[in-house]
Amino acid sequence: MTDLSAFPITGKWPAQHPERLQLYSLPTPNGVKVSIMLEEIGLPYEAHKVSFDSNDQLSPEFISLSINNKIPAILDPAGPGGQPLPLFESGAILQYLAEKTGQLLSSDPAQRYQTLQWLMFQMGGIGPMFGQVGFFHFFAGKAYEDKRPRDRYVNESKRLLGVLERHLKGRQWMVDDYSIADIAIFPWVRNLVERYDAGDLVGFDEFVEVQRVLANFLARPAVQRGLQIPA
Ligand SMILES: N[C@@H](CCC(=O)N[C@@H](CS)C(=O)NCC(=O)O)C(=O)O
Repeated sequence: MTDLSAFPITGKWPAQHPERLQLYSLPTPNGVKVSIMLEEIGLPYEAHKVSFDSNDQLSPEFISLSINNKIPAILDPAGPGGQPLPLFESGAILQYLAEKTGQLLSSDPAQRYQTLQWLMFQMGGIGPMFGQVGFFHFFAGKAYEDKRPRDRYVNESKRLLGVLERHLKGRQWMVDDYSIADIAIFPWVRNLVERYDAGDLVGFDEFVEVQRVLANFLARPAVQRGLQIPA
């Protein structure tokens, strides 16, 4: 019987199925990357909700696993060497799960590095920039009179969407096969348009290739399930 009691996080979020991978998350664009991945690869897991309303992400139990106090985080009871592995940072989690299961990250070296290239592009560019558009257009920053910070992030987001647009012409997915790069990027594109309501601001109508691939991504049953987890 797997015992995760040495991990303080299980005191606040008890594991009903300690033999399964434990996910600590919320359905935000970073959170759903991992739930979508888990739904795609079919690895059994148990999802725990980390509520921002009650500042769960700042609790000592959560920080004991994710010192950066951000979701998503996982605790895999069957990590490398059969030992439990705690992990945060969605990009690292996607790569870990892909390598653990041999899915959604090509074993062909060139394709693998191109997938990681687009994963990094999301982590270092799309996530931070679209997130700032969210702050300055949708969350508290929208009350700021000075629109220069908002415009700076809107312009950079448009530029990033332009990169995606040019790259996706004639392609089905970010690299040859559907991969962790798509799982990293498209929840953020969806969020920019649907949640932050920034479609007009970034001129989303112009990005027809991005729209096409986003629609294909959102049509996947595993994506639809993953977007709702944790409920
Ligand atoms: N680079 C991190 C970013 C994670 C992140 O920003 N998570 C947000 C939700 S999308 C969060 O936990 N925010 C809580 C807070 O800032 O207190 C990752 O990709 O995992």
